[in-house]
Amino acid sequence: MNLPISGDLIAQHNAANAAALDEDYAALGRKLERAGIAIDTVKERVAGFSVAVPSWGAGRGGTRFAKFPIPGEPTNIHEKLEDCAVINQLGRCTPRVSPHFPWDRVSDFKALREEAAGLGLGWDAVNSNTFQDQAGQAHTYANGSLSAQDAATRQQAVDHNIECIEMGRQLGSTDLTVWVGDGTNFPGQQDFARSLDRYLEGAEQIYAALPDDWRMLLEHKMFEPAFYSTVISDWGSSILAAQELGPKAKCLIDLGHHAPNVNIEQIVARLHRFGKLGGFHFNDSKYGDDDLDSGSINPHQLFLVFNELAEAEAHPRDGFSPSYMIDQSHNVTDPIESMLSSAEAIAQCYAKASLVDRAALHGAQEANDTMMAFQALRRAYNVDVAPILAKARVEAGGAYDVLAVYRESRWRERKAQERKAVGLGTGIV
Ligand code: LRH
Ligand code: MN
Repeated sequence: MNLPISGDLIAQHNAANAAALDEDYAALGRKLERAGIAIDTVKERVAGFSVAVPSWGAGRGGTRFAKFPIPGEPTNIHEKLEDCAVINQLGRCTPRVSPHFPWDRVSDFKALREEAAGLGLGWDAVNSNTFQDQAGQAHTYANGSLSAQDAATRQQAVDHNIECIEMGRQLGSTDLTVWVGDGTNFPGQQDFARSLDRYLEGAEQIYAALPDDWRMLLEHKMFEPAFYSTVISDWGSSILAAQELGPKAKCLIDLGHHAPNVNIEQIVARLHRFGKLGGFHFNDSKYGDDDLDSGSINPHQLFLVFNELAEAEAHPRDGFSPSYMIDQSHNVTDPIESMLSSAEAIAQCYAKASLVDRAALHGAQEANDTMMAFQALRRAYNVDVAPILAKARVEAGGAYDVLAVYRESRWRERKAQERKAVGLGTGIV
């Protein structure tokens, strides 16, 4: 395996910080021991935790107003894989990439799979794209895709999704994420029931094409690009569609796809209760689908989501294997730094949720002792788990301080010399 960042640079940095890490880890270990928690057990759990990075997050993102590229950002899937390998080499918790088609289409998927493996990377869910028209496309998605009035357009969308399954199969993926932006901007523009029925008709064809070990992850979204109604607008529409399709259809929660202040952790519990919790697109937001860095605006919500996931893992329903993926748009930061920081924030919430004294929590809930139930969560949330994550990371060959080593590596500056400049533009990619 030829990893992008010099192993010596990481080793020197870790050696310089080893005493500090050992001291912090030992102190936290003593604190957790008083609560009857063995820190090494938590470290092992953290070492086993991972979240996938989106190929489209490796480049700068933008809004409808503008996108401001940075020198040295990736211009194709090969350069995106290099950058994803940097994130995994330093952070040691993002060993899979979630690709998006046709943005990441190549002529030889077997070669791409080997190329990724050579960088220590595998593949997570593949994402179809029926929200943009591609050059030479026969039918426009301007009036929707799977729910379009025009049958040929619907068939084109179905065929694209089935092709995504085939491309994903060659990469070793086993999940297809289907997000459609289908919806309306005007009352009366489309019939709510008939547009959903058309969506379901197409989704059934895609479902029928799934290999036995594959899942179809339905991603709901309240609005954008449609601003009056969206065909799969909320978890209710998503779970009903998934139940209609069958056991291989599950629901994916993109944290930014809800109205502000929606109780997303309760949606996690509901989807799990009915065996339909398929996966996550982690990010953060303050207003709309802002696609900001995970945990950067509302880290407590992210913790509460992982608290529900810890409960769900302890009480499986049709198993428990949600796909964890990041889905962000890095408009003002270096995408690598944002994904290093976001993966850390996500892993921190996973670790904090595993520190919750569930017996104390459940006991207080049963006793209607509201304050002690809340305190059972708050005590875990207040623990600084950074030494545990750093220990797990360093033991796995990663960096003690991922951002410090990334900057010391001058990776972006070096890539700015090698890679061609990305032109000005707008939009998420
Ligand atoms: C839609 C979405 C979806 C992706 C796209 C890049 O907002 O979250 O998951 O296909 O972003
Ligand atoms: Mn998403």
